[in-house]
Amino acid sequence: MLKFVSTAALTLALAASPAFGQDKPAAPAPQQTGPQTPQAFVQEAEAAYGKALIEGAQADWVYATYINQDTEALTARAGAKLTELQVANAIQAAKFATAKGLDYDTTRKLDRMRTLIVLPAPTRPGAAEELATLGARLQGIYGKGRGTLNGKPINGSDIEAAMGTSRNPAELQEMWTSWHDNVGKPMAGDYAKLVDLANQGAKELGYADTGALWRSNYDMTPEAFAALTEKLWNEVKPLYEQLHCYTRTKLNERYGDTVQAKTGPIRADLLGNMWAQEWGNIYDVVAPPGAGDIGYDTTKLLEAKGYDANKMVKAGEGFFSSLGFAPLPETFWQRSQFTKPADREVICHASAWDIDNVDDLRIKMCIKVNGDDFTTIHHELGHNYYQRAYNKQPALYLDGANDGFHEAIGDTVALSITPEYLVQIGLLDCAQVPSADKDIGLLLRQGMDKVAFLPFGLLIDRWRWQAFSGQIKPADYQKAWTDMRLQYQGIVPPSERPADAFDPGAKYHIPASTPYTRYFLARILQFQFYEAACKQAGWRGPLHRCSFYGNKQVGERLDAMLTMGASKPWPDALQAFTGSREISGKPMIRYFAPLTKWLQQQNRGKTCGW
Ligand code: X8Z
Ligand code: ZN
Repeated sequence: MLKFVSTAALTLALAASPAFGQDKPAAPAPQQTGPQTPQAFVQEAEAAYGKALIEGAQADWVYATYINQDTEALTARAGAKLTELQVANAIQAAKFATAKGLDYDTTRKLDRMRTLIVLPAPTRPGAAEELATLGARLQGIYGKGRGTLNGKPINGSDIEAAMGTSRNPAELQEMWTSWHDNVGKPMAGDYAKLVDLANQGAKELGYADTGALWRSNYDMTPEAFAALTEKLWNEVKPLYEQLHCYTRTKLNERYGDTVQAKTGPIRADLLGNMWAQEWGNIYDVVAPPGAGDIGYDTTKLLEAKGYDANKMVKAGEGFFSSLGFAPLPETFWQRSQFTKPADREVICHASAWDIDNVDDLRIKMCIKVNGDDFTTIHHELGHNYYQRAYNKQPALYLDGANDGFHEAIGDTVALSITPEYLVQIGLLDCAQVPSADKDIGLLLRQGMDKVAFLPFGLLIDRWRWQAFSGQIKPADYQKAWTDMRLQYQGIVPPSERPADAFDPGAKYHIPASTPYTRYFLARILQFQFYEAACKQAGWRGPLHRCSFYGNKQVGERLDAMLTMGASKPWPDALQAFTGSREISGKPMIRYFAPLTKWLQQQNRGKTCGW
């Protein structure tokens, strides 16, 4: 099933850390088969698992880069095989987990085997195949999805780009509505079936539901993890509310009361992104006069210097090389998919792969020459360098410290794409570097992407956790989604949604069953990593002007964290790079402190909130 490799090959398959003893589900009834000692079992299971992962990755790659009925069947078959193996291992691991006096690695690996499954299938014959087929079909619907623009069909990567550049509310509304109707709606029935099947599987493993399984992957109890996300959200929420308030005012000034009212929620299609998850594309709409003119636009710079997809990826590789990482292997350049093939359907949503768990690294993207994709390339390469750094670890540790770490590495590097860095790589002329009086503009441009994302990063899984637990019933999937988009993001669809719509399906990670809290964690973690890197580099200026490009010392410290893979609980990895064992929103708050103050001034006298 594709979820096992899309986005960092192993991140999805192994996105796990052991649950605490007291929260482990009760072990199923013992069986008399299998190896006799826990150590022998772990060794056997790990070897079989490593092999199944590679077979799964090969099938998934072919499907994702060439969607048709045959590759769909192949990916479903390989996915089913992997799931069956994972479930069998989890059941056996539960029996051994209570054994006394186990060594550290045996305990950790037994724990991981029980928590790393994303969509467990029930053990009855045929169930794994059924679940894998549902998953592959849902992804196919997404990959082949089309919206319309001026009545004409438009594919996923084109519509995503067009949502960033169009400033015509009627066009935006058409694109938004057609995409959600065409892509999401047909998934509703299959998605409910998938939830039901995966829950049956999770229950067989002793979990209350699939959401509980997902929350058990973070070296702490599922309850403590849910509380941690809430704590982090409360740290950053006031900043989001200020940004929402200011953006609403600017949208109202631009489009008038009939399109965007002065108060209440923001119309979701006006924010420069199909999902309103990052708003940087409408920086031109919100830029303050004077201080807002940052003097350059990454898309225009890339175009002006004649960048193509290959050159953009080379620039990304160049950053990692400057930190001391070895260049990407020749096969990366031969086997990756950088641009959308003209002759077949593919899944355009960006992902990073390590097919053989050694160095068959690849990315799969439909790159467009724009600032968004330049950032995404760094994001994907972060996965690839992480994968290669931990490739000496045993199969059950071939993963990030937690899935948020995996998502944060490339983003941490991308925070170093400062104007000064763009000069260093020849994209920007010295004379164009914005002066200190443009700092608010720079921070606002960054905040429109980074801060705006936070509630979105949280709500996807808050919705899914409730869908899995049964708190949200299939008949209410749509209503609950719209309600939560309003509650967390303060946004509304451009027009009322029919009850039989399925808007969650219009976001890739829902059909792909990729857990999403990882991106919320990564949004917070990347500022912790970045602040730590800048400290290591001895940076003294304003944080957002720091670039650790070329700093081998930072590279070494980073490598030390990355090579650990998932061999230790994530606080150990965090400590290795930052010195702290706690995930915290404070570095992000510090980074944006001048912007926060400025936004508060701009919003003075206004009633914020929705
Ligand atoms: O899915 C991704 C990456 C692949 S892991 C492109 N991201 C999330 C998204 O697009 O929704 C990166 C940021 C959030
Ligand atoms: Zn990613």
